[in-house]
Amino acid sequence: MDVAIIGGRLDLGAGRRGVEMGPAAIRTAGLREHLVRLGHRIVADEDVALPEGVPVDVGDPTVKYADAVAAVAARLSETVRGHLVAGAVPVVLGGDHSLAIGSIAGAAAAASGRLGVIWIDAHGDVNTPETTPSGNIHGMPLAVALGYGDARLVAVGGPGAKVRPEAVVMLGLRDLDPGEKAFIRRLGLQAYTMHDIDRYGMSAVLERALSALPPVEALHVSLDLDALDPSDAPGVGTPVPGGITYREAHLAMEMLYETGLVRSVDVVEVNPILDERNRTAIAAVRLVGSLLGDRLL
Ligand code: DIR
Ligand code: MN
Ligand code: MN
Ligand code: MN
Repeated sequence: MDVAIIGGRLDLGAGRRGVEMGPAAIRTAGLREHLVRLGHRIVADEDVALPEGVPVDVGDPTVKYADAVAAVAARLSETVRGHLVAGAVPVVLGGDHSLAIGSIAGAAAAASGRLGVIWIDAHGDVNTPETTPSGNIHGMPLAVALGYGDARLVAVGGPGAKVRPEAVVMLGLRDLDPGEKAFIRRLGLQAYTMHDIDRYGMSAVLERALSALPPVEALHVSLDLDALDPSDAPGVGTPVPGGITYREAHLAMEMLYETGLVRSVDVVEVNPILDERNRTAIAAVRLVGSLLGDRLL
């Protein structure tokens, strides 16, 4: 298939610096070469960054750097939509997870509203300015995609929600803030924690999740590398013990590929400063490969 690699050089949504180098780390780990080896065609390899002249200002401490994050997300939304319309699969490299505000907006526009989102993360990322413990926007992007939170963020790529609550699956959860638990319950989101994965296994959990989705035209997979266990992915800003194993993550990617519906991808929160010999970026490359059809035999 045609693949567009998009580096999202953004770290203003995270609490610590370093993830803006994630795209470089993932490229250095051989993403392009790996995808070419799998038979894909790289139709673009570009970066989306802060437009010149946008002031970088913390602003409201409950939603830090909102103007700057919204500006990057708006650009990313247009870039992702453009590649989708042209028939390519956009692979967005992070950068912090606030990038997903833009990629989901672009994916939703291209899927005429019938988008499903698979959110793979240790965290819920469904905080709002009212519930956030940190003010960091990377803890809010899924809420924004569902239409909740700061108006500047919700407006990215067009007004209102980009995905319906029934069309969202959360996987790998193990660090939810109190307001996030309430949000998940209130919206009735399909949310699978590590407890579910331990108890039923990745295969059964994902099969059930996919069969409960309403009919969708396209799936957007948003993979936060901190979903993996820190022993397999140490290079992330907010590691949480007890995560998805390397093999479970690959199985999830392989099963998602088998749906035939995956049209766009985020691989985010890779922080090379905190990594060991770039192994988190290398894992990211292999996981994107599995999501786009790599098979062991
Ligand atoms: C925490 C940490 N829930 C927050 N979130 C994330 O600040 O909202 N860490 N996404 O990666
Ligand atoms: Mn996370
Ligand atoms: Mn947390
Ligand atoms: Mn995240």
